[in-house]
Amino acid sequence: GTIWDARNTSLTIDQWAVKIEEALEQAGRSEAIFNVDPNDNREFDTIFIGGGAAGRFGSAYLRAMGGRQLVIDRWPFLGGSCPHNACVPHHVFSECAAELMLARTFSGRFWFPKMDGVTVNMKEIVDLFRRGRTGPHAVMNYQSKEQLDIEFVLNAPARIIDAHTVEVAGRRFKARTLVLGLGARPQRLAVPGVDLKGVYDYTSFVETLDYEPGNTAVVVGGSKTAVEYGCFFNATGRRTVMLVRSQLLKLIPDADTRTYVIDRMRDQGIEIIEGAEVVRIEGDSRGRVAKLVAKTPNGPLEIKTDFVFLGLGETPNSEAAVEALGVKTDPKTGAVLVDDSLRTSVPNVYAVGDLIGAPMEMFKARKSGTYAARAIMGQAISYRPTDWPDFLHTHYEVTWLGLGEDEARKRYRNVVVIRMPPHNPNGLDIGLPASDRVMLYAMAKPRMSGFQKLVIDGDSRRIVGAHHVGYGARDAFQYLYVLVKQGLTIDQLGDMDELFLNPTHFIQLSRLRAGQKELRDL
Ligand code: FDA
Ligand code: COM
Repeated sequence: GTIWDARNTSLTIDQWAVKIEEALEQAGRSEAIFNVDPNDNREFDTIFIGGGAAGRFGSAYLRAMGGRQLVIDRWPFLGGSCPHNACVPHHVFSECAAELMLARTFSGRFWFPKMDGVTVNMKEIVDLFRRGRTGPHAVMNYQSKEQLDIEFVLNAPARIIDAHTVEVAGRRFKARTLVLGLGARPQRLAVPGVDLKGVYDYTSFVETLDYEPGNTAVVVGGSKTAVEYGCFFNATGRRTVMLVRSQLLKLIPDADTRTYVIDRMRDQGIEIIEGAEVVRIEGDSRGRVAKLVAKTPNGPLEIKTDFVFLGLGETPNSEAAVEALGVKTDPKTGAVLVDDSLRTSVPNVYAVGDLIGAPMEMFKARKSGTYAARAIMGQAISYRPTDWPDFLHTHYEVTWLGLGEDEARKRYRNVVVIRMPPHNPNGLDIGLPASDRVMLYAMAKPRMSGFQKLVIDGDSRRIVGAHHVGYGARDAFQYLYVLVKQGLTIDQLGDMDELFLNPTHFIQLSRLRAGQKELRDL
């Protein structure tokens, strides 16, 4: 492979965008991008294989600690799948879903256009994302090179030679250790017809969608990706059928919250079939999807469609590391096994990010990268996420931490709940909660304005769970989680300073009850 040396040029962010776009268009045939310091004679402390969130953050941290790293990625940019086909497009589509639900709800009123019967062009949004994503890509390269002093080789696949040696673009690099950050890929469905044109997963959807899908979208799967993309397809105005093998959104821990979420999905017209199993996908004479056949608890089902989306979870990309190094993997998931210092079964080889399995989330990718860096630089560290705040999108943003009410009742004898809307004779049809992005709903369609619940151990007065459906609470939950871990009580929460109207209402609602010695539900 030929090499383009980035060392002596300082590309602007715009120039990086052009470079990355060209490289992506040539799909791996263009030259490798080298940013390796020829004047640094130190041995590399580590080579990160894979420059996604895990490899990039690990690189930055190790560099900041005064070590020397190299990070290699086959794509022409650092940052990995997040900006390319995962988080960023997901948030684009989820924003569209939220905007479109608002526009459809208020169709023809105020300034909203008439949306009855309108199907929104979804290829246009995919194309918009594909054009726009090189912006964030370029920032990653600029920041990594100019601000973080990361050494990298991009736009060329790495080949692991042994636990100290990696080959890329015809050159061999040696290091004291290796960090594997190879990420994960969408799981496939083992039924006839999955290779037909018109069957997508989260990567092929953004890379290859080249027609405007018809009026019916079928989504296979029932967790985050399936729901996030399914709600987008629905919001574009298409009939959307979700085929879920077991239960939809099992991961939402609080039953009331989960019910609120699923009821609102159904209100938007999503057809949800649980206990469904895809039997086959049939094509037309041109090799395009025409029909999906499934088994359901109510008997066989056939759906005519030209668009099927598989949202089935992910498989870690561990094969190359198993082959080259013999690292041990989990036989069920394929995840590379690591100890609490991110060490694999092979000496001097670490693994991070999606490659080591659940939770496949950005916080874990980035943190595991930095913890591996610290271990390599000689710090005694321990990292194993067992509990974390979490979220997903429907047309709403759904956020939670800690225990759902039922689980809390199993663990504590005196559980107290604060919820909005409260239990009341008018059910959900009352004008609260209200806050950012739900004010119009609160005034005109209160049932749609969200749901929230705080779960408290009445004896210790500690918060043990928090749950939110609406918009804008995710940020608060990041910090609230830390406070809850530290033992946050209803009294401390009620003593904080709210910036009213605020998405969760937790502070002011807690203050209404904090005066009580024996706490009661609200
Ligand atoms: P990542 O996949 O980013 O990096 C692996 C890198 O390895 C890639 O860049 C790849 O090119 C490279 N590579 C592989 N083989 C190679 C080789 N042989 N040589 C060189 N390079 C090689 N999380 C979250 O916190 N919030 C969110 O909103 C979302 N949303 C979301 C939506 C969807 C649809 C998905 C699928 C996932 C999410 N996630 C998420 C999860 C998040 O995207 C994920 O956890 C991180 O991107 C994982 O980062 P890694 O660095 O582990 O892998
Ligand atoms: C973010 C990519 S989109 S990274 O985590 O900053 O590398």
